[in-house]
Formats: sequence, C-alpha cells, structure tokens
Amino acid sequence: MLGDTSFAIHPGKEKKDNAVIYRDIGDLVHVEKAGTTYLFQCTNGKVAIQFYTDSIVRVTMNQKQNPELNHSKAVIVNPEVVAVEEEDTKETFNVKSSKLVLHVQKKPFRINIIDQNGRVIVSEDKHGMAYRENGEVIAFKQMEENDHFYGFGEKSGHLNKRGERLEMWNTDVYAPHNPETNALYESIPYFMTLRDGKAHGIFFDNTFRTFFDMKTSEDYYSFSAEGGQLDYYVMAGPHPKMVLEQYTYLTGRMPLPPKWSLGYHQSRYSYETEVEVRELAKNFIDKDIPVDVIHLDIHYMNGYRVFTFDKERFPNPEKLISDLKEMGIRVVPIVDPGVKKDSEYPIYQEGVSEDNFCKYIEGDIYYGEVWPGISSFPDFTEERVRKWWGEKHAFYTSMGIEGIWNDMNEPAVFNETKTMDVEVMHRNDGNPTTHRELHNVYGLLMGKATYEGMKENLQGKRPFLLTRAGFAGVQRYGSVWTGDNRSFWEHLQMSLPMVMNLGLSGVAFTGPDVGGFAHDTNAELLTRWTQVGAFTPFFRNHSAIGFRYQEPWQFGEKYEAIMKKYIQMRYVWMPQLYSLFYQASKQGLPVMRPLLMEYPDDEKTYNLNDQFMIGDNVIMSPILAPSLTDRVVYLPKGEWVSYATGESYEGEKVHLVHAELEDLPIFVRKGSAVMQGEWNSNQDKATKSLTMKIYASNPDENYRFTFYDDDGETFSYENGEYLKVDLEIKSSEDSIEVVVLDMEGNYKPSYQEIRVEVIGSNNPVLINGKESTVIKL
Ligand code: MIG
Repeated sequence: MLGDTSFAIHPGKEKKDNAVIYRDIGDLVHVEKAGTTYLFQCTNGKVAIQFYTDSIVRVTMNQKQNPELNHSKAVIVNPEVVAVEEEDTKETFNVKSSKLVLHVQKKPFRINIIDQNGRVIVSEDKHGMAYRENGEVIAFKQMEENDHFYGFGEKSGHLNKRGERLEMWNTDVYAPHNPETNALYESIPYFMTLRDGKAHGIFFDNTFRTFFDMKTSEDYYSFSAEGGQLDYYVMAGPHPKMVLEQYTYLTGRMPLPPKWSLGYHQSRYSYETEVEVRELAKNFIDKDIPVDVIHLDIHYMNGYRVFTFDKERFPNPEKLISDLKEMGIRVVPIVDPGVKKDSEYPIYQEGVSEDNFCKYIEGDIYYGEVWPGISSFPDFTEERVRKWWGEKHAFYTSMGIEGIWNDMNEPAVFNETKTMDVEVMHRNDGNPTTHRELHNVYGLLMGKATYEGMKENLQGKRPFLLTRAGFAGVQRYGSVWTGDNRSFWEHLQMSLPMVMNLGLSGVAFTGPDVGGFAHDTNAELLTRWTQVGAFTPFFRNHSAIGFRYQEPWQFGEKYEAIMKKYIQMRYVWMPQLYSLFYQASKQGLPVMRPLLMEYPDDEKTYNLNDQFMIGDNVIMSPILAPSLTDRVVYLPKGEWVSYATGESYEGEKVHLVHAELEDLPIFVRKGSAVMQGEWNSNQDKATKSLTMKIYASNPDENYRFTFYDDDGETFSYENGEYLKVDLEIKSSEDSIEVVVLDMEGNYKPSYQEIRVEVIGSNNPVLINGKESTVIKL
C-alpha cells in the first residue's frame, strides 16, 4: 500500500476555513402538551420532549416543522406513560420524573438534565441546539474535566474516546485500520459518559452522516448530522450497566443465538471447492480440534450470483452440508447485497419485474460494480422487498444451512465514493427519501430481512447471522465481525478496545478475524490471537486470498498443540459463556467487557485497553506483542486467583505476570465461581458433566449469578424449555455455602447435576445448608 508523500503537508496547501455560522434555537415562546409530549415553540424552531421511561428522556428539535416522532429505524419501543411533575416559572420550565429532572431555561432555550442524585448530567450553556442553512443540525453540551467517553460502535483507537472526533458513515475499509481511520463498517451514534464513577448515555438517533466531536474543545463536546432532526435520548444510568440496559431497552437486545455459533469458526477467502472443504473438515476431525462452522466465501457461487452454487466447484452442496453436519460442522455461506445484472438470472429477473431494486427518483435502477460485475441492489427500506429477500433464503435452508454471512452491505461499491449514489431514492415504506439519509441503515435492514427470512424458513430453529455493516439496533439481528483487519500485532491490540466499545454500544456478539485477514500471519501472532479469540464473543479465524493459510495446523505441531488447547478451552467454558449470552439477550450487557463496567469508581480502569473481562468476575490479560513472556497486569478491588496455577493475587495492584507462549493469564475473583463443561469431540459437543468451580475467599464474600442452559438450537425456551438456576455463594473462613435461590424451567440437560469444586480451601461445602458437593437438577 502506498501512502502519501510529504507533499501532503506542503506549506501552500493550508486553507483557512470560513467561520461556520450556526443558528441557535433561540428563546422559548410557548409550551404545549399533547399526550405525553411537551412541545416547545422557540423563536427559531420547535423542540419536543418525551419521557420513554422515568430514566430515559428524548429531545427532538426540528427547525422547520413539528418534530417527526415516529420514524426511527433503531428504536423499537413507544414511550411509556411516565408520571411527571411540571413547574413553570418566569425563567424556567421544568419537567420531572422520579429519576430525571429536565430543567429548561427559557431565554435562551437551554436544557439541563439532572439525575436523581442532583448531578447535572447533560448541560447546555453558551451553546445549545442549533442548525445551519445547509441542513446540518448540532447539539453542544458542556464537557467536564472528568468526562470519559465510550461506545460509538466500531472504532479504531483506544477505549476512551475523549480527545477524538468520530464520524459515522458505514464504509468498506479494506485498508488501513489505523488509529486515525474513523468511519468503519458499523455506525452506532451512541456513547456513554463516565464522570466521577457515574455514567449516563446519549443516543443520537439520526441516520445521516453524523459526527461526535469530543476533541475540539475542553469545555464542550458536540454531536451533529448532515441532515434530519436533532433527535437524541438521554439515559440516566447511573451505573454503566444501567445505561446499557436503558439503551438496549430502546434499541433491542440480541436474540439467543444458536449455541453452535458460539463455537469456533474457520473461514478463508475462500475455500474454493467441495474437495477443499471436505479436506478441511477432515483435518479438524482427525486432529480433534473443535470446529462448529466452516464459512464459504464468494467462490462458492456461480459467477458471484447470490442464491447459487457453482456446480463445478461444488457439485453437490446438499450432500456436502449433510456430511459435514454429521461430523458436527455447519456451513455458513456469504451473501452480498449486489445482484448481478443478467437478464437470464432469476433473482435479477424477479427483482426487476417486481420492482425490488434501488432506483433514482426518475425511475432508473441504480447500478454499481461489485464482485459479480454490474449489479443492482435490493431496496431493503421497503417491507415488501425485505420479505422477498428473506424468502429467497429457502434456497439455503432447504440444503440444511442455518446461518448466513452478510458482507459488503454498507453497501460497498467499487467506485470513488465506495458506496451507492447518495441521490438514489429509497422507497422506505411510503416515505421516500434519499440514500444520503438511509445509507447508514442499509446493512441493518438487510440484516433484518435476512434474519427474519431465515427464521421463517427454519421453522423453529434459531438462525445465525453474521454481518459487517450495521446501525444502532443491529444486535437484534446478527453478530458483527470487525471487517478487514491485518495480521499485525497492532491489530490484535486494537481489537480489544474495538470489541469492548462495540459491547458498550449494545452489540454483545462480536469479534475480529482471528489471525488477521490480510497480510501474512505468523506462528506466534496466530497463537496469541487464538488465545484471545477463545474468549471474544465471536470466534472466527479468517484470512484473505493471496496470503498465508492460517488454519491452526499451518505452523507445525508445537503451535497446533497450543491452539488446540485454547480452542478446546472455548468449549470447556461454554456453559459460562452461554449463561453470559443469556444475560446479554435479557439485559443487553456485553459478554466481553472493559473493567470500567464492573469497577466504575476505579480510575485505573478508565482506559485499560489490554485487559478485558468475561462477565463480572473473570479478567483476561493476554500477551499482545511478539517475543514477550512477561506483562503487567492490573487487578482491581478484591482478591484474584490465577486460573492456570491457583496462585492468589492481591487487588488494586499492578503485578508482573509471566506467560510463556502456551499461557494466557486468566484471573478469577475470589468468592465467585465459573461454570465449566468439557470437550468431547466434534461429533458430540454437548456438555455431559457440569462443574461449578468456586474460588474460595477469606474475607466474607457473597456472589450471585445465574446459570442458564437450553437445547441451544430451537425457540422452545420461549415455551419454558430451559434451565435457569440462580445461585449464591457465601464464602467465609470456615465454610463455603452454596444457596440455590431459584431453579426454573422444564429443560432436562444430559448432565443431571452440578458438581461443586472448590479452589483454594478445604473447608466443607454446604448446599442449601447440607454438607454436599452436588446440586441435583
Ligand atoms: O473485500 O468476500 O470483509 O471478510 O473475505 C472483499 C471476500 C470482500 C470483504 C470481507 C471479507 C471477505 C471478502 N470481502
């Protein structure tokens, strides 16, 4: 790749910007109330305020007309009826729920939002809401010295985004993914502010190109959009977990994915033939390396036509898929949005005759070049088209396919702008509008079409969707991988904050291409990356055409053995991970989280990029650089135990930890527990015996958690076919007490008990008061 030369900073190139003039919303003229909505008429525009719950308030400014309140692509709930009190004084108009006070200053119109503890969480002062003649809308908010910013979807760089300016415009970025690379594949215009240990969130529900400027000033930050309304929600928190629950209450949570999709995925651009795929599968079986999924990249198709197989390369896909299934392996094919312009191709024929493709206002179909050559693009903004696309997936499901991989859905087009012409007019279910407005939701709506279509076609089985592009709410349909990274140690390092911030943005099921997509990986990098991958929510090894093959056995036995150990470990931890996925599906909390989520009062966690947590009690401290076998680990409050050695470590301290190539330093908090199964074989992955490992603690420690399981494949959990056990562990100087607080559901797993194992103590174990080491299920 060629970068710029020094000419880029030629002294003659500096150009002075003309000052940008914003028009302020002005003064309050009058207030009216319609149902649960307050409408503020100001000199230069109108502002609506709605409480969604007592902890979530929405503010919508429209400079031209009454705010439009019903067109969100992201929000799936309507405002609840919230009890509020209002107070009209000479200078202010205040609205108050039990959790939030909206303090509205009349002249000029400024909104300050105060939480239940009297803290001003969001405040406007010199600048408030404003707009420009070109349609841009902007909100300025005061920034405090102790503000730290997180979320923003998929971004490069560090965890804390203070000092950054972030752009949201779904973009296919093959390269580079640098700290300064801004817009990537996913746009999630949402962030969480952590201030003095308390958190609140702001979701800017605008699908145009948006910007979040946490950089230009130390006194204020801003968020802006190239068009549309200034429409945002404030979530009161005050705990980071509550912020996320509030945000995912609005935008939805991940449906429980099929358990197989939590396993190890092997991919390559591309495994090009049936013969190659069979050989690959056989290798996994022979070597006893776990694998749940093999991905088929674009070579499986006939001339890159979606919903086809190339009959020369894949003469009998049905047979391949069923043979692999017997080996315990599923096949997930790639599906791009571009439909080849080919008058003899049924999908194109139908798309044209049924008027399903994106068009210009004049009626001409938009064509762009992608893999199949000149292609048209389904207009996913239209319900009718989503249904059509969804139904087409019967092609795959009838062959036994249960998962789909959506790529290029930014949408990516091979041209200067890298995407569809922004003048294309989407039908948008009766509210036609341009691609400029709907670009950022194209991938989300393709995801909706695909997930819903697959669900329908699979008749009771859970579909799996992997998507590259998305918007706020993408978690409702699919898991997200972070696109075309490279086999660089820097990209392994960057993947941690990237995945953690995605988790803080409501997307729990994510991960990078393990080993790196482009560039040649190497033995050590792949091994270290596989150790991390074993604990990222989505775990897929994927590499690009023209670069080294990177299956776990490509670098010799020594490395293979280590990678095998960690991929197997993924399955040993499956009961724990699945319970965390359940939690994500219920509460929106991420599986993989930054330490600040559990320790928001601990400043040392605020920008901790090279460690992460799985749930609330396990810390991973991987090695992320070459030739390194020692690293610094920060452990927060509590006492910690090394998972590998059983050694104790004191909290609120930095430790120097040794880790040979085969070691991934894992720490479990004393007083807590993890649920572990075992690895059997590829053909038989079900958990047969379940162990609860309790890490004994001396200082009295109470720990509560929920273990969850079900058949992992169907929706029958919705009808009570699940097992949910709420547990409490009371670890003290002379005993370990386990209390089964609640056991629920009709699912009968093949293990019939939970065996209790204690690490770090020989004290007696009491289960519901009786000495025992077995919980009968
Ligand atoms: O840039 O389908 O991010 O995972 O292997 C090429 C080929 C298009 C981009 C995806 C990558 C995939 C590749 N695709």
